[in-house]
Amino acid sequence: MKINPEYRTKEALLTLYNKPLLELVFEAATIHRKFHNPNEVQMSSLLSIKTGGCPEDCGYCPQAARYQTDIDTHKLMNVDMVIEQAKNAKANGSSRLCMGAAWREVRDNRDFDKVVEMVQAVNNLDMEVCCTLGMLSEDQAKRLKNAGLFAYNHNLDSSKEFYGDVISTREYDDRLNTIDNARKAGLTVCSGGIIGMGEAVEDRVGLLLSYMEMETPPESIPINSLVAVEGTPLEEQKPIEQWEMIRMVATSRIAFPESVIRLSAGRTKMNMEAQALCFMAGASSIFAGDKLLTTPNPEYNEDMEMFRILGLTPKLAFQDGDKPVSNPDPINEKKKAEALAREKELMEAKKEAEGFEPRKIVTVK
Ligand code: SAM
Ligand code: DTB
Ligand code: SF4
Repeated sequence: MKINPEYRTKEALLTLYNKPLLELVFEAATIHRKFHNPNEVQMSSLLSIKTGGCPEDCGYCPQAARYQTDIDTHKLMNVDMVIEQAKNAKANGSSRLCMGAAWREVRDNRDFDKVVEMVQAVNNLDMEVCCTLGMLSEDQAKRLKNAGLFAYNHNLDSSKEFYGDVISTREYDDRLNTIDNARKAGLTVCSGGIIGMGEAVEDRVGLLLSYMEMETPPESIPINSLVAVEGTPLEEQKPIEQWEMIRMVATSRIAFPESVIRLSAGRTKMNMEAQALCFMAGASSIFAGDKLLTTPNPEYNEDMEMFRILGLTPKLAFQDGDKPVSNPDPINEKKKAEALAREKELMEAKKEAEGFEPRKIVTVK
């Protein structure tokens, strides 16, 4: 059951969200147990492969170039560094790596060629590879799929109605289009939103309604609560009550019984009891590691202690889908062959030059 037919309308979702909390959690926990192992939680690591300098104006985001925020910007990481970080993440129990780039959209350039190599390398480590690179075309999505990408993350962030209050440089429909392109390429979709940006409860369920209206809802739904970062337009937003996160997780779980609900940004503001209720209500994934993309996340040891106390175990990779085959990338292969041919030509020219007797210079006295 990909969607729960009882909650196809905004009214039904709203009634569900506003139910007495413990009843809501009970209903969510009951559904969760039917479709998932309640003691398993996936640990996924985030890696910001390109940080800051983004041309977009997402009001929550510290990586938008137009806001004065205190982040360490850097250009695209090299592939070796990504492999090192992925190995570290895996050794610490993560079965998924999500690579994020502060791009408006993917461009067909050398940076994208490098991202394709990163996907191949991380797939080779037997990890689920997810990318979040902004808008992308169907061809670009196919290229990533061919390289072994498991999932593409692209959030709708909120309801269609509220979206324009937070972002003006790209439309809701652009986001839907990117999600569609990922889908057409055969990628699994990770898409969710942020609560605590000043939206109404109607907007929270409006986000879920957008997923209800899709032919296939996302396999993975991250629920973030706003990390209010100094320098962004949303810096003054008050943190939401922990109950709101629990309600949002539970409502998402009930509406999309098969999807993985990810308890994402905002955990540093939650205590263990509230997180436990989220796991009870159907969250089965967290971002692990002491950094999200640019903002803090709970310490690794703190999370391990939480797993121990709650009796949770890290979920292994590829429990919700086969490992994608990683094929050679035609564009990178062609580039490599051309570089090899150039090198060969150069060597031959050098050899030929070495064979020549240097011309004797005769000086006339
Ligand atoms: N640039 C790409 C894009 O926007 O699709 C990928 C990276 S972007 C940082 C990924 C997601 O992180 C955003 O869609 C948003 O949902 C989430 N995000 C960014 N800043 C956040 C914040 N301050 N608090 C909570 N979530 C945030
Ligand atoms: C998602 O929904 N949340 C993650 C992941 N997908 C890419 C990102 C959270 C970013 C929080 C702000 C930051 O650290 O920059
Ligand atoms: Fe850029 Fe993504 Fe941040 Fe928006 S959320 S400003 S697109 S990095």
